[in-house]
Amino acid sequence: MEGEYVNWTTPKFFFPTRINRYMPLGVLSLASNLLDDNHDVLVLDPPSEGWDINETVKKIEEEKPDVLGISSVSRRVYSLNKILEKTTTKYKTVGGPHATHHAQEILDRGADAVFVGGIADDEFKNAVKTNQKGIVDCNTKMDDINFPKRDFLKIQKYFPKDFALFKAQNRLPMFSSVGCPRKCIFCNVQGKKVQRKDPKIVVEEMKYLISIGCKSIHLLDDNFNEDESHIHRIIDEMIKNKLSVEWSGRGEPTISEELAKRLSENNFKRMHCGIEALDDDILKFFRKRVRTKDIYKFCKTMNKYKIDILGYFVLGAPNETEEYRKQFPHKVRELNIKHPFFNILFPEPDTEYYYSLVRDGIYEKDYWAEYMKNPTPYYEIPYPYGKEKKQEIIRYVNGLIEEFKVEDIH
Ligand code: B12
Ligand code: SF4
Repeated sequence: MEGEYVNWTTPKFFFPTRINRYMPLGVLSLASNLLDDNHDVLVLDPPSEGWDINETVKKIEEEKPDVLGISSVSRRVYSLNKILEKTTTKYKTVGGPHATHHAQEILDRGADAVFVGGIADDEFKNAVKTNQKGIVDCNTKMDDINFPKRDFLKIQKYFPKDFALFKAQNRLPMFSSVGCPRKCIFCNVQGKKVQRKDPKIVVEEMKYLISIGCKSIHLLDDNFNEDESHIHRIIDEMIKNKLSVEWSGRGEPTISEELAKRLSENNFKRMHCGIEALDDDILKFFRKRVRTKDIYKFCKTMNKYKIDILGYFVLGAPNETEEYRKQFPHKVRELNIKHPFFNILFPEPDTEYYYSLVRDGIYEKDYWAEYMKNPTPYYEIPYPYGKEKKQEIIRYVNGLIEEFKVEDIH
């Protein structure tokens, strides 16, 4: 995390690492699939361990690996570059969400191969054998690979230590699908091509998680309920296997009565969803598919079936009015959104929202393009609507956190 660019999206309060660690499932997936070829694999998780760049480099160098694989997110491009520069491994590879848009820059910084496009397990396995160089397009099918084994890391460390807002003992995440076909302007989910796992494999992975002590499974998909038939098939398979574990999922705020009823009957406790706003003009600005009437209907149905809602909100849209801000907390209460999670609109690189700021001249230049060429530590992009407005929105969101005493993450 050392040197990562400043981002005002998520108030410090909600930072994932503040309370709990999250398993790096992408890297664990790659590691699990390399085992087929009898490779010796070691997984390091520097953000969870709190290592700085030098410590991370030291750990890598101590191992003298033949192949180094680094998973990259854009805000940590500074440390990515430093690690590439300071390590001596012969074959250095990079993948993850940052790689797809910035492959050439990463190669220029010393990587031998960069994996773009998403699920990369087959391509990586092949590259470890051949030491393939350059940009590698990835098309691995999720059903053709092993699910991520968690025991490369010490599982106990990843069980939540503190219960904030909701109780979910020994909760672990997994994926039943990746990707999302929606086009919300602030979103950086690059796997727009949806891949859903075979429900049989989903349930196998659930059983595995239970076998290692997990008591609450969270489907951390990009958009878990985008296709309701997928969830129905998972429930069918859970019933067939007599699986009654507590579970939850992450998706969008629409649901049929039939699915809500079945979920509730099958120990589904909580839905985490991107509600973002409770106003149609703002939803339109964000290019959300849903409108307030859909959100109201969704909340009513979930409340009827006693499934808790964790609602993500994005505050700070340029068309947000004083009146909206005043009414907003009442609406959150009225909808009985038990766990509201407040974010501030941020122009992430490679998002439509950022591009529009440059296109419309609100930003006088392409700040991210400049930054990516030469990332400096703790860079902060200007707030698009001026310093005063920035303080105003931060104050407002802090007030909401205080008012709702919000205490949980993802
Ligand atoms: C789960 C998740 C989290 C979890 C867990 C993160 C973790 N420890 O792995 C938590 C909540 C902690 C989290 C935190 C953050 N996240 Co997050 N997160 C996700 C999410 C929803 C899914 C990632 C995932 O596990 N996918 C499933 C696995 C199987 O796929 P994968 O990770 O993509 O990995 C595959 C390929 O990408 C590739 N690959 C990945 N790495 C590598 C490396 C090599 C060498 C190779 C060859 C291939 C390869 O192969 C993998 C296996 O097939 C994504 C959204 C998304 N769709 O990607 C956002 C996402 C990755 N997160 C994002 C961000 C910004 C963050 C944070 C920086 C936010 C913050 N507030 O601090 C932190 C940073 C965390 C970190 N590890 O660095 C952004 C990244 C944007 C970008 N372009 O960089 C995304 C895309 C969300 C978004 N909408 O903007 N995140
Ligand atoms: S629905 Fe969620 S994952 Fe899909 S594009 Fe919108 S914000 Fe991104």
